[in-house]
Amino acid sequence: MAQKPQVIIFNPRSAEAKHRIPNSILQVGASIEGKFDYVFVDGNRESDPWTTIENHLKTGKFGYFGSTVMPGPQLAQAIPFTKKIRENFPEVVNIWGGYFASNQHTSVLNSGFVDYVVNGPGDRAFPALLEALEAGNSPEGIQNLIFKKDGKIITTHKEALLDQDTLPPFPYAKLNSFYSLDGYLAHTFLGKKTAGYHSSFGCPFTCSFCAVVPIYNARWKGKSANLIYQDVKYLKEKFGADAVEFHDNNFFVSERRTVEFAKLMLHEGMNWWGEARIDTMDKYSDESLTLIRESGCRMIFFGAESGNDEILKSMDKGGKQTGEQVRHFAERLRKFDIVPEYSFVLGTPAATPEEVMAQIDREIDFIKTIKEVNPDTEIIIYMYSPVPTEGSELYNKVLESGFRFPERLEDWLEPAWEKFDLRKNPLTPWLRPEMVDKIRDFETVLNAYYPTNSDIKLTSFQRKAMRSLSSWRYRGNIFKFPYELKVLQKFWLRYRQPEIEGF
Ligand code: B12
Repeated sequence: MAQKPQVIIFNPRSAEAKHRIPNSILQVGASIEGKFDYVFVDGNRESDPWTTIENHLKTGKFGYFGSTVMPGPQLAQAIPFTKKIRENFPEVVNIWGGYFASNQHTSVLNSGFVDYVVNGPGDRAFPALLEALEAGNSPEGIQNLIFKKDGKIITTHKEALLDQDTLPPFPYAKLNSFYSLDGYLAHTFLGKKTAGYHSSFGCPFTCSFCAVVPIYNARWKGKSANLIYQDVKYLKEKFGADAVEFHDNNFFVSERRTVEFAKLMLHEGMNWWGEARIDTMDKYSDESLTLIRESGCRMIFFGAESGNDEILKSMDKGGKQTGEQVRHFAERLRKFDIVPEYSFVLGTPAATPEEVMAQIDREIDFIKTIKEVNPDTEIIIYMYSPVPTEGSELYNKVLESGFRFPERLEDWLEPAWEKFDLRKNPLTPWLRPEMVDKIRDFETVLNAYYPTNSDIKLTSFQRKAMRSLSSWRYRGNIFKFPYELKVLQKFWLRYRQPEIEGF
């Protein structure tokens, strides 16, 4: 029986991610465990990942190159490496998965060097695709796939989200044989050995600025509390993990699952963090919030987005979230000593430049009221960068403004686009430089007046110094040209930005 070709599963380098368990490739590996031999290549743990990939391919044993691709810095390796494979190893089949590949599949497949896109979860699609290709069968019957046939893009049916408890276990030992898993456990404000874990897919909501929506369309499925707990225990006992970051888009969807998990974690002495919705968690009972805190949940990331109900409506934030609820929930969480991490999306389109700027001013005032009711609230400011939520009010406004994504895949490597998804300067035609400057300058003054708790290396002297140096600006709303603060943040504090670097 001829040896089946082997598979390379690649995690391109992402900014500052060397200390992140690469759950994307881990779960992709799990999907073919025992069916195909495969190797992991993690660009975050290799100084020269191309040579590693090339040496594998030169053995002639590999027939498939699979890469996970998020927008942003990962493209800087994913695009040139996949192109080189097509040029130097034309018999190898190139398969991409992940958010960028799924949401930007047209430019990806029109590149001519990516053969298949796994659209959403690959747990079934990937092994089925490899089996079909090995058997010479058409992959048209396999769900969650996008590919070109006779020049036309074929998008197969979306698979219903799988029962997450039926998925194969994560091959931690296999990953550890390539890169010490210990090296993926970061020293963060949560703990000295913080593990990244992903326990659910999707989100029940359809916020039109979020890249999760085109892929999951308001569907959500989570692993049971006990199974999550078993994996967390394994990471603790086997690798000494003392904290967990849940990378789920929405970990706290189910109060029952969360409370069950918290009860299991009560005596583990581990801190944890996850992402949630304000209106969902505001329905949690005081008992549940107390228990969650006692179980080690120190901070929760919330998509606050805006203090303006009209803007929340135009973003299809849905549910019952209002500006008033965003404010009062920050106040409520203070009682439970859980730090709310509020992310805001500024710079959404409006009829006139004056209206865009007025909206930015309103959000700045709103963020300051949040800091008044709960000074510990961590504030993360994103600039709205469009994602293809076809048919949504927000995306229609984006298209009307003339905004278009690059058609050619390589154009995403252009300096302007490379930073596009970092949500720091999104090239959106209605956002003028003075608007971007205002938001950035406010962020600098805010981070000086209220330095982030997550920057564990900041001394209390540095915090006090920054606060007194910035108070006249913060109180007087004088944000222009805060160069003295920028210099200190860059060189004295080497200020940490969790939204880019993670914790
Ligand atoms: C962990 C993470 C990071 C880590 C990096 C992890 C890494 N890869 O090394 C860090 C903190 C560095 C990071 C940074 C950023 N991130 Co990030 N990140 C995530 C997060 C929270 C989890 C990803 C994950 O592990 N998921 C778990 C795995 C199991 O799920 P999965 O990736 O979807 O994989 C499944 C399928 O997609 C598919 N699949 C995926 N890859 C592949 C590959 C193959 C070959 C196959 C067959 C299948 C397949 O099968 C898998 C199993 O079913 C996601 C949100 C999320 N919950 O997914 C955001 C997310 C992907 N990040 C996002 C963004 C925007 C960024 C930043 C640009 C933010 C910023 N402002 O800087 C930076 C960019 C950094 C960079 N690119 O270098 C956005 C992308 C939005 C978009 N427009 O597409 C997301 C979706 C968050 C959000 N809700 O908006 N990120």
